[in-house]
Order: sequence, then structure tokens, then C-alpha cells
Amino acid sequence: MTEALSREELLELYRQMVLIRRFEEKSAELYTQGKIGGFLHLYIGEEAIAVGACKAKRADDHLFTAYRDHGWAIARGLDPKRVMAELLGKVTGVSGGKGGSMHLASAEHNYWGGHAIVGGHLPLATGVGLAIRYKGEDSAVVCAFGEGSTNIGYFHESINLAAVWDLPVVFLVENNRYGMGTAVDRASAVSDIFQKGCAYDIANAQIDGQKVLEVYEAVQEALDHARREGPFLLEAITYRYVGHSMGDPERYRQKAEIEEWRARDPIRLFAAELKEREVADEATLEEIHRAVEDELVEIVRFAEESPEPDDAALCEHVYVNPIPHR
Ligand SMILES: Cc1ncc(C[n+]2csc(CCOP(=O)(O)OP(=O)(O)O)c2C)c(N)n1
Repeated sequence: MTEALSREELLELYRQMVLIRRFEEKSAELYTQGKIGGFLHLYIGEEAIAVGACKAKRADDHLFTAYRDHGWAIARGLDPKRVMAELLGKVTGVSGGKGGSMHLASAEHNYWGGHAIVGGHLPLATGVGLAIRYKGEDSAVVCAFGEGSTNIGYFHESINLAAVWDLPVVFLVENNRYGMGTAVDRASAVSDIFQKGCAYDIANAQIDGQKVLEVYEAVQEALDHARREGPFLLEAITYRYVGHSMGDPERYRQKAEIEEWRARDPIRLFAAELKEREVADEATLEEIHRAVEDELVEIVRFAEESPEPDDAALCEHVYVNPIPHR
């Protein structure tokens, strides 16, 4: 059973979702101003998954994600100022300004990235699961990825070995219905992704990824199962309100469909629930939004005012043990 959350904890979940939403909107703005280079994949519409899942995890649990990672990094507790600095390629960024949007990471938080290769992090997460069992530890791994990754060989190899060795890994599918411009049912023979768990005889479930508390409870149960017995394939149904990345002309879906999903906005749904349960009134929620705006100003100021890495940094971290120049 999941533990009941206090009023403070519930409001903190709400605050994190609002912060992630505004962080992403601000990132889009900075990208259009040419202050962020490379690709930028936004998490707008999917906030409840990272926030609910990170609430369910323990500090010693590990986290792997794909490239849609800003929300995950913030929910995991990385400093949003340093996350924004990373997007701007600044030396104060969480990866020293050399990783950018898709490669956020923090060893201190057991957050092993931010991976750009679709499905590429699943074997890594499985490997950490193996290390945990080998060392007899009690921690577990949450590995989040889009439904597109489940058509990739890595997915099948990872789930197979995790099942054979009973590894403590929660494979968390963020099914936002599209992989770039391809709808899930055009790319995957099975569009209810959780069913793929049956092929490897592992526990599986499908949940509403727009409801933060449903995600929290489901991930907590999946983690309990993973620690005790082995892997879990959890599918959270969600939707991204914006393009795959900045510059996506979005010709593959109808505006009406986006509007339908906007009516199920995870922040709005949670606000309504908090009010209905008399956890918060409108004024309390507005205060949270106001405080987030103030924080956002500081986040952007810090990132913009931070210096870029030195030229010498180009040669650092290329090899684990660099061979000194002769
Ligand atoms: C191995 C590999 N193939 C193709 C790509 C190009 N690519 C980047 S994102 C993406 C779509 C992935 O969709 P999904 O896994 O559902 O995640 P989402 O973007 O919806 O969060 C593709 C095909 C890639 N990065 N890596």
C-alpha cells in the first residue's frame, strides 16, 4: 500500500509540475532567441509522470531517462538553475555545459542521464539492476522511455535479461502516442504497450499518466515488486502538447486531438483534485504560480550570467584516464 501524502507534500507535487511547465515554456522562448543550441524536446503535458514517479522513488534508487529529460531532472531534485545553465551550454550546467538538453545527469542524485539514442539506455539500466542484485543491495532502478523505444531490439534484450535474472528494474513507458511523426499504432503491432510484458512473463500494468497521484502509487507498487521479485513494465498513457522537438511542423495530427488532451491537462486535473479534497483553495494555488514565476526569473538570470566553459574543457572527460602529452 502507498503511504498517504501530507498537505505539504501534495502542494510540493503541484509546485514541481508548475515549475516544469514554466521551465519548458521558457526554454522554448530561449531556443527561439538562439540562446539554446542543438535539439530541444519539451515535456509539456507529461509532467505528472516524472513528478509522480520521482516522489515514489527512494534517494538510493537509480534513474535513467531518454532525451525528454528536463522535467525528470527537476523532479529528481537537480538544481533547476543548473539544468537551465546546461541547456545554455554554460560551465555551471549539470554536465559542465557539454551535454546540453539531451544529456542531463548527476551522479550525486543517482541520475544517470539523459540519453539521445532511442532505447540506448535500457541495457544500461538493466546493468545497474544486475549490479544491485550482485552486491545484495536493496535499491531499484526506474528507466523511463517513450513507446517508440519498445520497437527497438534493446528493449527486448533488456527486458529478457531483467526477467531471467529477476532484476529490480521498473521499465516505465511514457506512451505519448507518437514517436516523432508516427502514431503508435502505425509503428507497433501492439499499441497497448504494457501487453509486451506478457511476452517475457513479467508484471505489467497500464495507468493514466495525466494523474500524478495515480503515477505515484503505481510506481511505488512497481518498485516494491521490483525489489522483491523482479522487473515491472509500467505504461503511463500521456500526450505531448507541443511538437516532438522545436521546429516540428506537426502535420501528423489534428488540432482537435490536441485540444481533447489539453482538457486532460495534468496540472489542471491535479488543481481540481486539490480543491475538491479541500487541500488548497484558488488563492493557495495562485501563490504557488506566483512563486514559480519569481524562481524562473532567478533560474534564467543564473544561466544567462554564467560563463561558457574554457577552450581547454574540450579535451576534458574524453577518456577516463587521459594519457599525458609527451
Ligand atoms: C536508435 C535511434 N533511432 C532513431 C532516432 C531518431 N529519433 C529521435 S526521437 C525518435 C522518436 C522516439 O519516440 P518515443 O520513443 O516514443 O519517445 P518520445 O519522443 O515520444 O518521447 C526517433 C525515431 C534516434 N535518436 N535513435
